Amino acid sequence: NAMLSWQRTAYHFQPEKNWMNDPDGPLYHMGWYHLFYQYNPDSAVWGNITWGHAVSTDLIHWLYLPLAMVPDQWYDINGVWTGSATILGNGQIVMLYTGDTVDLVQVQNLAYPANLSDPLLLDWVKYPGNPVMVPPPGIGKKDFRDPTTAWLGPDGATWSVTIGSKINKTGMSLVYETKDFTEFRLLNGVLHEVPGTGMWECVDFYPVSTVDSNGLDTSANGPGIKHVLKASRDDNKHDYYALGTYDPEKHKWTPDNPELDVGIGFRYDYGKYYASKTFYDPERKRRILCGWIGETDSEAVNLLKGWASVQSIPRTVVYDYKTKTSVLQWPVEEVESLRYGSTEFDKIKLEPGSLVPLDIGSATQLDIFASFEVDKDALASAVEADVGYNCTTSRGGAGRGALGPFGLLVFADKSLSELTPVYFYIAKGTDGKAHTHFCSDESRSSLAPDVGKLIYGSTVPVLDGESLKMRLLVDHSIVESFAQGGRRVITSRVYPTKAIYGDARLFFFNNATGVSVTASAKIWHMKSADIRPF
Ligand code: DQQ
Repeated sequence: NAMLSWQRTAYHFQPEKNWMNDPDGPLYHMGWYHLFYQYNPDSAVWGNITWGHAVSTDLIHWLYLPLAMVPDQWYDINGVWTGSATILGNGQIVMLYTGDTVDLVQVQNLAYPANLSDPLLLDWVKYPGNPVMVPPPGIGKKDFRDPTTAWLGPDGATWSVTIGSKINKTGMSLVYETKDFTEFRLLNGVLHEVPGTGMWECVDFYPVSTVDSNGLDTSANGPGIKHVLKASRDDNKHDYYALGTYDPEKHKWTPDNPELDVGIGFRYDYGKYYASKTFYDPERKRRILCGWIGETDSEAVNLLKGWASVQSIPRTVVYDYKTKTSVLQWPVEEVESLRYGSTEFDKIKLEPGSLVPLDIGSATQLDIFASFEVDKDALASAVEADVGYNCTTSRGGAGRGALGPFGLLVFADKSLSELTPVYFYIAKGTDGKAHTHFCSDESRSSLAPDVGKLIYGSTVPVLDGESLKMRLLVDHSIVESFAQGGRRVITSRVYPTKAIYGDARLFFFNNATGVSVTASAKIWHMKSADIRPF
């Protein structure tokens, strides 16, 4: 189907056709990264959910494999929903996943590879004793799903797993213990709960090192370790996380800062991004985050196109030891193997109100590093400006203030009838302090009607001595934008109709009225990834 084929991405993972949502059970086994995903084999809309399966040696080039699991038992006949992998000490792989039963009850099931010595893990066995967990008393039968990777307790024999739920509008994560993954015991109390956050989907719970940048296996705990708790909020479809401390005796996680708590504090991504999940890569000692990037066009158009959704480029996650409040997300370094033909732009002066074309040819597949130096005297002498600025309620790239916006226009056609600004905007408080916002503006991204045209963003901490930096991965209909080394991230799904293939261009812009900016960039073209059937 040639219909809107230019919207397909070239180096993000997506199935050849039909619907995809959450990543499931990512793991590394015998030289291969395995990605499973929520997949409808019959249509480009959600339904009939199976586990699609693909493998890669580098998280960028993928081979599609046959479906790993399909709804064929009473306990998952309405869908093989999201789950996670746990790798036991003896190398055994166990998969826990949610099944939607014949009676539409959410239960947890166990599956394992039929043949552990198969690097491709083609065949999966569902445990005959399924389900292994059913909604406990007091928990709604539709409020019990998405088991995490299990972690081993201090006794070296008891595993714990946490499962998202809610009571009324309080989102929470229940904790179960098991020794064998067939019998589970619900513990009193919860790992954590936050009122007003609704159902927690796809909870993720993992340790990060505060002393080095190595990833940690999920069971690691002790000095120099914090734990990230992440919930995907069903009520607003965003992934929220917070840093805290885990007490394995009490099975309690306590946030470092209750004001930055899960569900009310930071998001992994301030754009279109949901149902993410991490795994530990023992080969390269890193923790990798996978996330689902849904469509923001209409269901009717997706049916015409015959496909829907992509996965983000997998990101490493590490503790941000500078701010101590957030994690840093960064595209896995393997994506750099797609780069070719770089161009550098050095210290381009952007006067207030200027637009500078970056002449690089087609700008549909790019990896961009850009940095911006704001004129220091102008910044210092500027009086209070835009104290209450908020990307999402602003006029985006077109709204001119004293100290912003400035940044890049991606997916722009030559007449500028379509463009997507990704930019910084500095606000200055009465205290003389500058607050930097990082935003992505879809409002003029497409001439097509009925596509999402939101303005996304967040404040981003900029520490003394840091320049303003952004990295953008541009891929036909998506731009993943990372500010300050991954302290804040925004993914925009855009649907250009004119800024496509050779007609897509790139610009620097400075729409600030009161400050000039010196911009530099290094820009690579990106090859397409090889993503095909095995
Ligand atoms: N998607 C799955 C559920 C999960 C939701 C169903 C999150 O298990 O809660 O496809 O997107």
